[in-house]
Amino acid sequence: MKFRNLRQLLATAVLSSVLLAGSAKAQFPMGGGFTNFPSEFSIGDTIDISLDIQFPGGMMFDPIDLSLLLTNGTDTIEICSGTVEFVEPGHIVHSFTCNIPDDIILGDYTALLQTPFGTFAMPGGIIMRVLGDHDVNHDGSLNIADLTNLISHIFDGGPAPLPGTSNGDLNCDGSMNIGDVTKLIEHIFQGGTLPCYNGGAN
Ligand SMILES: [Ca+2]
Ligand SMILES: [Ca+2]
Repeated sequence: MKFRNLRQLLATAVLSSVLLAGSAKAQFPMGGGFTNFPSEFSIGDTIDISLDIQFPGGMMFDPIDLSLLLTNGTDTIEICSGTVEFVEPGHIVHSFTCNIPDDIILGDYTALLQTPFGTFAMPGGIIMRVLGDHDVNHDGSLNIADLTNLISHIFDGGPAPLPGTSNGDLNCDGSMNIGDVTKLIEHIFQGGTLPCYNGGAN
């Protein structure tokens, strides 16, 4: 960690003492948070997220690098980052443009903010669900052609689902296998529900 000046060093010391006084699992040690964090989004999405936070200790004027991470307990993915200016002592207001990667695993994620002082969970533990439209062949409809494509991919090495492989994870369990084929059959022929379906295809 590099300290650009004495003020940042002092502020870091204050923040570190706050963290040491808290629990071993660091919670967000600041006021504010994200103001427009979506609860659901889709693979491949680009989303704008605004951050408004107050660091304890107050006196950090030099820009710092921040990253927004998503974790599902197994994988941790950076979706956006930036060098952020302070608008007043200890106070950051910033808008991130974040990209949800095509190959992200569908399901629920906790948002983390990575700072030069540590990585923190958001207040209240923001949970976001990453959805897919399960339009496996990406043609705008969800039908037997998607079933054929999915079976071909799983059992015969055929083309991967689009726009990312996880769009074929219809039961949202993090892998693709016969369970997803069954789920798609149930959905197409029996109106069964899809736990990570965002309604994009029909
Ligand atoms: Ca389709
Ligand atoms: Ca699956």
